[in-house]
Amino acid sequence: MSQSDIINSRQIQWFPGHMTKTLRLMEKEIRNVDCVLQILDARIPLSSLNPEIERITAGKPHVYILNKADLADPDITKQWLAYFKSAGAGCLAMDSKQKGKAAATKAPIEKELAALMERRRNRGMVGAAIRVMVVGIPNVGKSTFINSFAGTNRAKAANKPGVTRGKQWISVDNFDLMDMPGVLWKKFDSLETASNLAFIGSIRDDILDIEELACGLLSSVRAIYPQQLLSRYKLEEDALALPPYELLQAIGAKRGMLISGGEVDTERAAKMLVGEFRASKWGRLSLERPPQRNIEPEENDDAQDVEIDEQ
Ligand SMILES: Nc1nc2c(ncn2[C@@H]2O[C@H](COP(=O)(O)OP(=O)(O)OP(=O)(O)O)[C@@H](O)[C@H]2O)c(=O)[nH]1
Ligand SMILES: [Mg+2]
Repeated sequence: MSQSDIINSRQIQWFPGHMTKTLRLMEKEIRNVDCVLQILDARIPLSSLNPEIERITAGKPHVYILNKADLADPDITKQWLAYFKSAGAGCLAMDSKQKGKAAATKAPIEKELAALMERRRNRGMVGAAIRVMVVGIPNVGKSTFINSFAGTNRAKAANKPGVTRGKQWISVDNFDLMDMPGVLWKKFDSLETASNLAFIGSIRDDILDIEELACGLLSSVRAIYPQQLLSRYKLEEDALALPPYELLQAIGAKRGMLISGGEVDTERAAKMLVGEFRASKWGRLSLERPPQRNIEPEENDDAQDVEIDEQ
């Protein structure tokens, strides 16, 4: 059995019926919109890019939002922006938790829709609303993005996957935004993609083994940000060479998470680790880097795109 067979054997649980329904809804509604905003997670832009959504929405102009950029490594986000732009795609880094910030997307949307806007002007349809479908994986921040765009809380948002059910139109000025439930895809082609989605909280935690998840996260992060782990958990350098489960135990012990007999409560330690990673207590980390295509990050406008105010 290959790794992808192992993860796909769990597909029934992580691809529940409501996601199939959402894909059908998307297929039906796509003809009623002018543009698609695909919300990605800035920490894992490729793993969070849903190929099934790409397929359904392929015929419409796209803008990609690297959301939760406040949690991601700013240098890597700059590289991702250059990567998307070099592929000709409209792309913007975003912290949707900041009220009003998402309104900065209006300009890239209008740029993508320049031909349509021109046609509408010629026909005298100046005030016609621009209809935008907001799509992405669960818990990536679609509803929060829409609230930031609107400047007020209009769509229900919460820190767990599967909050939005069914479509909802939200009108802001001359924009009509369609909030959609998050969708994953039926088959992951790599364990890395599935793991990344689990790390950031897009797959329901209750169908995952939390200790396995924490060990996977430790393995991934220590390979790219070892110093952050060492300093957060006050570990000695040689702890990094431990097998992941022993590293989990060492961290649990440092935090005094013991059960009777002096053993480490690894489940508690695992929950703490995953929670702290998601709350960016380890610092701003990006788990994926753009494939190398000899792209230089642009110095001028892109740099502004990733200026996220630290508050
Ligand atoms: N730090 C940070 N958190 C964010 C950002 N955008 C959203 N969140 C948080 O992410 C969590 C999920 O946000 P939602 O807007 O409910 O996500 P969604 O994509 O609508 O989720 P579903 O409807 O379940 O598919 C919430 O706790 C938000 O506060 C962001 O840019 N930065
Ligand atoms: Mg939502």
